[in-house]
Amino acid sequence: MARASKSKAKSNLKSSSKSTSRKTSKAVAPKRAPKSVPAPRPKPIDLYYWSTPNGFKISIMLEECRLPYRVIPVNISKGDQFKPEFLAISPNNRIPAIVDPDGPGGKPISIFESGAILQYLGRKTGKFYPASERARVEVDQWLMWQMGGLGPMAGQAHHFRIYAKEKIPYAIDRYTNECNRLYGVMDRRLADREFLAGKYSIADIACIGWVSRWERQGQDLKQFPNLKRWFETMLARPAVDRGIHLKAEDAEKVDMKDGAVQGVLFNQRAR
Ligand SMILES: N[C@@H](CCC(=O)N[C@@H](CS)C(=O)NCC(=O)O)C(=O)O
Repeated sequence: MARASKSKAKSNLKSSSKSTSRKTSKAVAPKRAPKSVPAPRPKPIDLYYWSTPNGFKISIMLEECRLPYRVIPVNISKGDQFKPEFLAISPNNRIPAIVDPDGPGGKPISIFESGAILQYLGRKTGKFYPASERARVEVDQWLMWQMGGLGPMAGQAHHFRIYAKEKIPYAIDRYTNECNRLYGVMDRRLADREFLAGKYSIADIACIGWVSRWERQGQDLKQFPNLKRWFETMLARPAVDRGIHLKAEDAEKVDMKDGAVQGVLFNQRAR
């Protein structure tokens, strides 16, 4: 830094002596280079999080964008998602949610729904969410496909295949088949492009956590060679690896078959 300021001062001196008329005996004093002020460190984003495929979307995106963040665990197995302070940020009582202290106009903003958070962070950083309308529509289609299709269907497959105490063949088949169909859609899409929207984007970030649970959904990636190739490319990205392995305290210790946990998660009605 000091070096750069010195050389700037020197070059100012040179040019000023050249441009100064001979009649002027005094050399024009070189302008002082402005002192460089270090850019303020961005304030961390609060990530309301639990280690689940919807949570991973945001931990991956924050890692990819190298944004500083603090994890605020929301233990959904114990009912933290119903606490009034969390509902003020996430009225649907679901993780993930964020609070960005440096939102639009420099004021804090809170956001719930993982798709909306990904789009916001994409716009904020200009990363993984292209600005051109045509390219953005490509990303949005596949992001919405994940939000309305892959996520909910895979979630139901997990529920009926693994968590439900009663094994209901109709429900198990319904959601296992639907996941299989959706994997087929993804596989065809990835036959002639590396990522869902061509270039790596928030659409891929939205899907990876769900596909990483393929076994729980009763699928076999060998049946989907293009999807398998995408999956391996995704997992090889260091930020994806970090994001997908971000642990919320105690999350692994939760037994989803425990009656108390099921009582919190699977019997929710309007409050
Ligand atoms: N559409 C929401 C879904 C979020 C969601 O379902 N989150 C789950 C964890 S993966 C949750 O918070 N569950 C708490 C509960 O069921 O009470 C999003 O994408 O953000």
